[in-house]
Amino acid sequence: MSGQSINNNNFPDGGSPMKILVINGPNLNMLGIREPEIYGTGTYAELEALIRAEAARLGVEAELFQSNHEGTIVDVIQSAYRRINGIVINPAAYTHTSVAIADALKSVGIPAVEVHISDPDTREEFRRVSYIRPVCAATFKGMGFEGYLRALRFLCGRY
Ligand code: CA2
Repeated sequence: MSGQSINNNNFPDGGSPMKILVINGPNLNMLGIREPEIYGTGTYAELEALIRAEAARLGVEAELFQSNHEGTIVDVIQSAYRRINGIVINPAAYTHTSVAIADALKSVGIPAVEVHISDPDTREEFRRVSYIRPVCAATFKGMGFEGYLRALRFLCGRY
């Protein structure tokens, strides 16, 4: 069985639990502070707690990471190579600009899911382009924080 194969217990290859890396891009550490009409009132700390609770419920290990820097996000994706079984990523504004993040996701060959709290496709024209979507297995958008939980379940094959 390959390193990316998942069984019903979320134990890849029957060994240690599945590991999922959750990456949040620039300004998402400011959640709950401004623009609640777009992103809701929940804070980044509350989002982390929800993700950790869902990961525990699913029996997977979650590594959570937030950065405002494109190169740092590329480094974190590369560090997942041969170590992580699935990636959940909200690249925030880099969604619409970053060939580097898309290339990094493609290079590691790890199943990835794109998440957006809002629905960028119903907002300004410049948000309708996603460089990330073509290298992801699925996109969850416009569901608030629930999108991250749906992405975790998707990677575990439980949706
Ligand atoms: O809807 C999403 O999750 C986005 O990825 C959020 C990005 C935006 O550039 C994307 O088009 C869609 C922006 C994140 C900024 O987060 C803030 C949080 C609090 C206050 C202001 C911005």
